[in-house]
Amino acid sequence: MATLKVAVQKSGRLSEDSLKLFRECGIKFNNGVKKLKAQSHNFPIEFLFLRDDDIPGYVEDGIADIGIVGQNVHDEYQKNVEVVKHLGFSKCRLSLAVPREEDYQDISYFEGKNIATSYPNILKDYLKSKGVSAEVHEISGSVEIAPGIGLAEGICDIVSSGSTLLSNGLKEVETVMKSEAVMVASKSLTEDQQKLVNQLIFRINSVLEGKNNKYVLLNAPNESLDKIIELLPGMRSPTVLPLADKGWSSIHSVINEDTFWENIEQLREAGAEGILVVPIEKMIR
Ligand code: PRT
Ligand code: ZN
Repeated sequence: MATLKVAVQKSGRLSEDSLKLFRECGIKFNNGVKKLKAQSHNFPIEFLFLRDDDIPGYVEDGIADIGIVGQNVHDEYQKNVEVVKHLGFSKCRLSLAVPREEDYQDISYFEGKNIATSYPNILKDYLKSKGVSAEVHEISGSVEIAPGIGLAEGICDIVSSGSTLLSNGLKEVETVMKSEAVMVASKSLTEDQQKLVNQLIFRINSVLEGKNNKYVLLNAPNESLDKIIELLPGMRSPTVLPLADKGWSSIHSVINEDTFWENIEQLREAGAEGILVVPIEKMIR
């Protein structure tokens, strides 16, 4: 019987959401905080808890079969692994920043300057693509203090809310890449392991689609039904049920998170009332 060894971050910004995703996929396991490994008892999966930087390499070497890392870490380490799924959490960007008082016009500002970063490979590729030659200084942590101590004129670091840059007197000037958590897989999985990865991705898709959609229930007078049905395509078509009150119906359907408010306004204009919106746990088309 095949097993999948899955590398997830031991502790950090990816850990909690990675494990939550597996649980939402119905995979049960116990994980002690100090443990190195955990085994699921209802899916052939074994978890290895590691530092995120080690994950692409372990997957390449076959110590783990799949892993979850930031796209930024995957791109930086350039290991021979495949990104099999974008997971939608731990969203951030890798950006260039300079001291707030600098008069920054465009990327040519960095020509001949020193830039401190923990992402030298991504940064060098980016500068090359822009035709800028700058000195890249690799440092492993607290990149944001580099300009203040005279180590570099600019930095390239992960930004999320922007408050770290702000409190260090820096301003974000270019986005080098956008990132989110991704699932990476070894390129030498057996056929059985590939089947397990496919099963896992199927479950992840239904969880992510569920999060992206809402179940709506509403009441409307029968004369508005055609208009409302047109606004609510749903999975195939909406469910329409008669209300006890003659001449009224209850309509059930699914709407996308991205167009949610726009959709609700249109529905109200079309005569809908008593609108209930319910989260969807899983969605399988
Ligand atoms: O110990 P280990 O090596 O496993 O973890 P780590 O410390 O290297 O990584 P960790 O847990 O900090 O981040 C893991 C991944 O989360 C990163 O590779 C990114 O893909 C993603 N991520 C999302 C972030 C952030 N948001 C983030 N804000 N990674 C780091 N930051 C840091 C950033 O370096 C900067 O210091 O937070 C600061 C900026 O945040 P704001 O909100 O002030 O802009
Ligand atoms: Zn790390």
